Amino acid sequence: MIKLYDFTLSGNAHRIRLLLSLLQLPHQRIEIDLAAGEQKQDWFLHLNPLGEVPVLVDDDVVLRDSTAILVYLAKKYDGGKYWLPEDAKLAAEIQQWLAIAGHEMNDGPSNARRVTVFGRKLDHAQAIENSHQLFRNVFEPQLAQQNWLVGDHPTIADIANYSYIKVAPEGGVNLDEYPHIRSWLARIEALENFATMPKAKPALA
Ligand SMILES: N[C@@H](CCC(=O)N[C@@H](CS)C(=O)NCC(=O)O)C(=O)O
Repeated sequence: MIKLYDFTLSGNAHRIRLLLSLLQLPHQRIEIDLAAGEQKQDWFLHLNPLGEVPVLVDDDVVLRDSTAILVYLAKKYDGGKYWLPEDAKLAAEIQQWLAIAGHEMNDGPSNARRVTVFGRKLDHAQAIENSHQLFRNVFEPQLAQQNWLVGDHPTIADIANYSYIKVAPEGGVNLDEYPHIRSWLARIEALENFATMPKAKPALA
């Protein structure tokens, strides 16, 4: 059975929970206590030397990094190639959005929430500014033109970017000025077998 090394409040981990749920894939979820540093213990570093969740284990396949795991699950378990189409242009466009999920999403909404929810000492004002630039210049214009980030149906590009945008307000990033982003969030939440991103209780408000 697939094993997911998880942390409930992690947006990176939620991406995987969401796709596992959409694909209705049975799996075992193992919660890692990040606050207690379980991710830095030897047994976990053996799975992921970076000491981070999520990690997915499927028989002899051990994978770290949420977007890599999304690619694996879509390639291996989505026979219809719906979530990651084969078409060269579509696949490359999806990769562009996976790159954003790994980089700009981290420097913006994810870092802003690390400050408010987890009390991390990062530049909160800069993270909020990065988030608004990303939403205003990239996501809102794209979603003003089309319902999904790539093509005419949801793909792993949408899954990868959903989690941290949904909880951006927890980091002090208000979504009021982005009506197309908010409609897109609602469209994802309306998908059959959608799995919720849990709300956090901010440590700092
Ligand atoms: N690029 C990785 C980032 C994973 C990541 O930052 N995980 C965080 C939780 S959201 C973590 O495990 N942090 C533990 C630590 O830094 O000690 C991915 O997309 O999965």
